Amino acid sequence: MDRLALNYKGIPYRTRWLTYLETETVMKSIGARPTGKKPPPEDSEDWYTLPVISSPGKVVEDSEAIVEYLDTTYPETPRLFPPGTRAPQAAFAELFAKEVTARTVLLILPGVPANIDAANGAYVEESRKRWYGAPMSEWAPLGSEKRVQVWETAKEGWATAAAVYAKSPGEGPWLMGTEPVFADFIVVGLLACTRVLIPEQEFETMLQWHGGLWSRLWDASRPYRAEP
Ligand SMILES: N[C@@H](CCC(=O)N[C@@H](CS)C(=O)NCC(=O)O)C(=O)O
Repeated sequence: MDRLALNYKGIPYRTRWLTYLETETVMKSIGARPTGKKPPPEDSEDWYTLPVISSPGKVVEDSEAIVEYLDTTYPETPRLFPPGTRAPQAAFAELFAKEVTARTVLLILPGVPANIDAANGAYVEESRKRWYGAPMSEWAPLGSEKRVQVWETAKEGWATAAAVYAKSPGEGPWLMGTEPVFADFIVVGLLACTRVLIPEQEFETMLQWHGGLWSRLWDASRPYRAEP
């Protein structure tokens, strides 16, 4: 999602893609801090996550903190936290993490290993099996009745976010109207991950939920999704 923020703001950057297995080493080498502890049963261990941005003399970890940093450091660029919206947007982020992302990861994480190399795929398989208590292959197998149920639960989660969007001014596709804010980019960030990790037909179906709301956001985010 921070790529969306950088592109929207027009701030030049270079991407260094990291594998899961090299993330901790590289983060330590650039002086990045862990963003928290790993999920149980490894919750005594530091967790180094991406994205992180590194510019001369400054390293910022965690996507929300990165957006705050960009708003402050580049005040001449459009704000993703317009004045007075910091707290309500944090509330949206919390709702979205709990109601939407937590339910959607059951459908998308199992698609990760097929998109990366074998050693990193094995890391994802094994870590998620420990953290979630079951192998990813059993979470929501393609074509299964279980997958239908997991989709229903995910859709209920997305409906809670749609209910918030239903209160937006309606002058544009975004939560606050004609310009995107941080909250919108959380949504688009998850859509972008989902797009590459599930069958295309499922993604297309999802975009049409809730009166095509997600489809409108997906289309409107297009200029900010590409790497410059
Ligand atoms: N709070 C973090 C969480 C991001 C996150 O979970 N990133 C994943 C990749 S999308 C990660 O770094 N996982 C590390 C791992 O699984 O070891 C943020 O939003 O910046």
